[in-house]
Amino acid sequence: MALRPVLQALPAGSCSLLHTSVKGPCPSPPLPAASGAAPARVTARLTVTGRDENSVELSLGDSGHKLILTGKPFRMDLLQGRELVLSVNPRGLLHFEHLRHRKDSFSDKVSSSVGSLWDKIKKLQRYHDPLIPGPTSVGLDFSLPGFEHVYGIPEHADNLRLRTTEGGDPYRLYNLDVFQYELYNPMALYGSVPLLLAHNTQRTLGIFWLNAAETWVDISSNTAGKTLFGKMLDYMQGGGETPQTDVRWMSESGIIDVFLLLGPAPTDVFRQYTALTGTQALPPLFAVAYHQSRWNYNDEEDVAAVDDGFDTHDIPCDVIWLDIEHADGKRYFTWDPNKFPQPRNMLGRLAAKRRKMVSIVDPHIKVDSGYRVHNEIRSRGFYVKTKDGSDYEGWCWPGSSGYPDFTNPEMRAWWASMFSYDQYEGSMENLYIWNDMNEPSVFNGPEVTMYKDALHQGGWEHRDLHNLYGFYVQMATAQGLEQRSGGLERPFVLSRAFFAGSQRYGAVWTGDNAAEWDHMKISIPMCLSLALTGISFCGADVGGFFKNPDAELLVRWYQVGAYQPFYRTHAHLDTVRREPWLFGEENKALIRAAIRQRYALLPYWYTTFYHSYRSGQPVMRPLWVEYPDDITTFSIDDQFLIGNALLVHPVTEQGAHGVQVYLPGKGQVWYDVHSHQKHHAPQTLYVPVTLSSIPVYQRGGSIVPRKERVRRSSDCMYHDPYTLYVALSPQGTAEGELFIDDGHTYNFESKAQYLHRHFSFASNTLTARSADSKGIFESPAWIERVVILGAGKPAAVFLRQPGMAETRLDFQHEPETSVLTLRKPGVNIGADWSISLR
Ligand code: MIG
Repeated sequence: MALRPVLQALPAGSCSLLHTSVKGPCPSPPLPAASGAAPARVTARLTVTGRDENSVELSLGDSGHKLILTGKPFRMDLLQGRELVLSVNPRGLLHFEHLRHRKDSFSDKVSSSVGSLWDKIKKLQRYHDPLIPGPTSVGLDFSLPGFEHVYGIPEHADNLRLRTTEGGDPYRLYNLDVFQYELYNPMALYGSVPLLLAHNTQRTLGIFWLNAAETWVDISSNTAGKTLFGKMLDYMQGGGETPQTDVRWMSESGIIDVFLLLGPAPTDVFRQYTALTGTQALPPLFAVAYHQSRWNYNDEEDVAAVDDGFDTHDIPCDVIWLDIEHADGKRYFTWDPNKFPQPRNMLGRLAAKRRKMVSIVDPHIKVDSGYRVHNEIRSRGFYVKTKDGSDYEGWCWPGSSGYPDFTNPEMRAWWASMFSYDQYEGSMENLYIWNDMNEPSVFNGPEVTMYKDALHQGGWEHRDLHNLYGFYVQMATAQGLEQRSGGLERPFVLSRAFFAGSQRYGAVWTGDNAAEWDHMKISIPMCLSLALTGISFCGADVGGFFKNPDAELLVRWYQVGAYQPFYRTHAHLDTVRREPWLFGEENKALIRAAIRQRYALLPYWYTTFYHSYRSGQPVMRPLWVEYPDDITTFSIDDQFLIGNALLVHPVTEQGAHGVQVYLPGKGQVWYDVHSHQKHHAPQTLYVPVTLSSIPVYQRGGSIVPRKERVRRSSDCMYHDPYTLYVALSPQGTAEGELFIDDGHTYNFESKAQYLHRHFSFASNTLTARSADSKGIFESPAWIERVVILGAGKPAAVFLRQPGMAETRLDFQHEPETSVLTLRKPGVNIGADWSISLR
């Protein structure tokens, strides 16, 4: 076992991350190729600063971190200054049980002095694989002194703050197609990201356990097992027990490959983690708008009627989705000849409305010698194999099905080629893809997934890489959509299964929820946990997948979804139809209003996604990310932030008359975006609500761009003018940004064709300038209005543009709400200008 500590310094400065790895043979997911956002790797020099016969003290570059390595018993203690930050193996739970074969009568031999991890894993496993070649397992424990709040390790239907698992099951990470999942439960769901975050008022750190086998995370908060070092620490800190969280990771196979992300700020941890796994891909603009789905829209007439319905009822919609029934006998890449005889006509009709379509392409392939996709995969040897070398077959929607080996790069290249317009017949530029069932789901397999001894390319057993399968499906599909346009267009692919790094390939959703209030409510912490672990583009089926929502729940869910990153209604085959206009005029108006709020804010969403793509910061954020030293925020998961400017507390209780909103930030103010009323922070505000209320607040000190002329789709609004909402801080200042590009290609990356604008308000002057002079892009859009919240009444308002005479602007001031509206500045969105209030 060779320890390989590598310190990586990121270019931004003092932040650093420590990578501890025990080397061994194991497939590990490809770390991201350098993206625009990825920092260069710098290996800092480790210097030995002290040693005795059993330990070495190392200094880790100039971040002030020190590492004390102790030989017997093995442990590592990481300090910053005199503060112990984290210990590795303090409880001696390091296990590295390499593969031994059955003939060695492994069951007796594996037990070490501390007990076999393999035995524990066998107890935790739901399915006992009779074909296990021999015991393998890896495990390690960490202690986090001073930390009482830990987060992350999605996907679980649980609170944002992780609970201790003492006396119960550990959190399990094993991608599974779970039928009607339970809430507030550590059971495994569709995807896994093995990143845990710890946070206190002083620091945030992350533990990234890079292992794609079945994994468990035990969390406890005792301070047991104090060693000499622990006592020394007590002495240094003046005695008394420090609160502490202990975390134990266990995986069924593979190696120990751990990244310790040292922060110290939440933003640093996000930057460090996304430097390793990549940042959120910038979605095409339409994908951030509203999606209408159902299992199934039955035929071309049905699609046309739904499409028309949105126009008739004056509700914006960007995308209509087709589920598995659209294909010919669940043969993906084909169309049912009776129900969808003319897919290109259908797509063309949508394109004329500037709308898109998404069709489902699942990774189970019907075993049918009359099906070209199957024949090609079989003849090229691209299916996952059984132990004896034949093609693995499982039961899924089409009946007997093969599972392409997406871990094989040649298979992925072939799969990608299937999305070219001549291969995927009936497809067009406005057709995008949904990958479902990619855990993979196998109806007759153990726990509805693949046997662990199925074989992948290179001889790897499925057990070694299970949690990566869905990641690779989405990767190959996204590559396909990119390639069909010669690499010009950005893909949109929704995936149900995911792993660390899936953010590079598209969006995910939380799978088969139910039309119940608790399911709607838990969508918030579920998406926040994903956001903390790199996956910003997340949503839950609006309305609930199983069961039928009543009108109140449906309306509320539209309101919740309007403020989550991926906004799609979806429903099970057996549910009653629930297009927005089917619940009476009043409810229709409420749903329309919620969707319109989404469309008005698209410029802000898109800019926040761009920021996420560039810097790795989450789009949807728990409050503590922005207010890291406010303990009140640490367990809040019924409200959240979008970027750093908007705070949302959607109504998630049935029959609610009011909600308690916590407004954070000492000495700050927040403005109700609907009434423009100003509130001082910090405070818990009781807000009375009606069925139309979506409590949203804009932070004083921020500037949010909106488009307020709502139309049929985001594309129809593309050239529309902007309104800037300037929310003044108590000091009378504000700042904000806007990112614009063509909304769908990679030209923003490859040709710097974008506008990144910066707006700031100070000394009674609002100034627009470029935030990034590299970007050059022409847009005909202009600014039609500026709304300043918290402003007094000026005597006059002047607009100044370089090289032009000052002009006076019309304005209107409402003394009751202190809202100042400046009419028709009329300046182009790319222009530099300033407006002064005098
Ligand atoms: O076993 O394609 O989560 O969104 O409608 C069900 C049919 C398979 C599960 C997905 C759901 C989708 C459904 N699929």
